[in-house]
Amino acid sequence: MRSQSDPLDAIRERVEAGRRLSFDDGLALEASNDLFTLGTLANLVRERTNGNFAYYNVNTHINPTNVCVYTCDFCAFRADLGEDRAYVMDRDQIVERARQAEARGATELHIVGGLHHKLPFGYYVDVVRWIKETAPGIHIKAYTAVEIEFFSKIARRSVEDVLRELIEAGLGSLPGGGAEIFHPEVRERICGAKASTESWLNIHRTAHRLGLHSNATMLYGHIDRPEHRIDHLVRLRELQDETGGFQTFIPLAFHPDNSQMAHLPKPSGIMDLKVMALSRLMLDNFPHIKAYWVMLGLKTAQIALSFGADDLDGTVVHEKIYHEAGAETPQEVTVAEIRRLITEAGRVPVERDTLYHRVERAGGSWTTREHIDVPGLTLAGAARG
Ligand code: V47
Repeated sequence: MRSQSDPLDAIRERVEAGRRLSFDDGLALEASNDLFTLGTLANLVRERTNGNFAYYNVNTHINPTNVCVYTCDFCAFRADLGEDRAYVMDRDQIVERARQAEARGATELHIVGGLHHKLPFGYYVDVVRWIKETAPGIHIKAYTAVEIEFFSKIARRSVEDVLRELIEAGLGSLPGGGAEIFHPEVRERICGAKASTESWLNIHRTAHRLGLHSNATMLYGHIDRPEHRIDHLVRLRELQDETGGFQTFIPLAFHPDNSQMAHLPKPSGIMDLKVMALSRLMLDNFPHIKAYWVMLGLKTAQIALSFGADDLDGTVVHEKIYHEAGAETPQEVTVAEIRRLITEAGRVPVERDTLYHRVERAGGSWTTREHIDVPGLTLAGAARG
């Protein structure tokens, strides 16, 4: 039941007027159990920003190694050096994966992996180069800010230098991983050893300055509290005000299985939808909000298209990070299935490439068309498109 002085009434007025929500507004939204109002408000912004379109892409994941120097509490993917399940993909395996991706019409390769104790920076550059040589038309979205920071340490070179070398090799954009929760109360407990909040933000700032676009994520539903999530969103919004280089925000639902936090329950359906709506409402300067079906499940991802999300990510093949952590979703959905889910949700499916150009397919090949502009968003800094 909503009372006369319900804070959602004031928030509704601000959302309808297109005004920015404050940190306290975010907390009020978090505190509300009125999921329908949250959804209605998020949907208003979603439709104002992206009309009735819902985007997807055709992509493949490559996780070049699972060996990692870090031991983040939430991670079920990492392995120690010498462990039975430890692996490093060699040139032939990477090239084969790129060939398969090309053969199935993928427009994007998403690369993220462990931070190996012994591999040199040159290996990670080679991975990008091998793919570029094999499938020059595929966009390479590779290496989170955490990986970029690690490369800069092992190569003893600046972040800018590292990014420039990767761009030279064929890097097209940065994925949004490694953000987890920025607030130190949480970050220090779940992944204190890896890139700090300041470092994560600074690497994206540098990437945007070099002309790369990037995504951002938030891993929620473990030991995080409402104020940590709002703090996270506000920090991203501030950086986006400064650079305009972020394309998409992806809230990542925590999967506990096989992690050091396996005792925690999975986030509920209510929480998934609330965080989705909250993300759309707080991140008023992000063009896109993604419902990553691999983590959310196809059913929740479909409903999320009415709770702020305008993107379902891709057809996704060879996903390891969440499947090791207990995700029960398939490894792949077909384009027909994604389009059906979108259409059934009352939206218009649009295939996009990584940088949000429309993709057109004819006779087994694809071409990119115009950039998908987002009305009502004024983005500073980096040139779009
Ligand atoms: O940084 C790791 C998360 C991220 C678990 O940019 C987990 O388009 C839940 O960022 N349960 C990597 N999450 C993946 C990622 C991503 C995914 C899809 C699209 C994009 C994009 C980026 O996965 C990590 C971490 O936050 N993660 N373990 C887990 N057990």
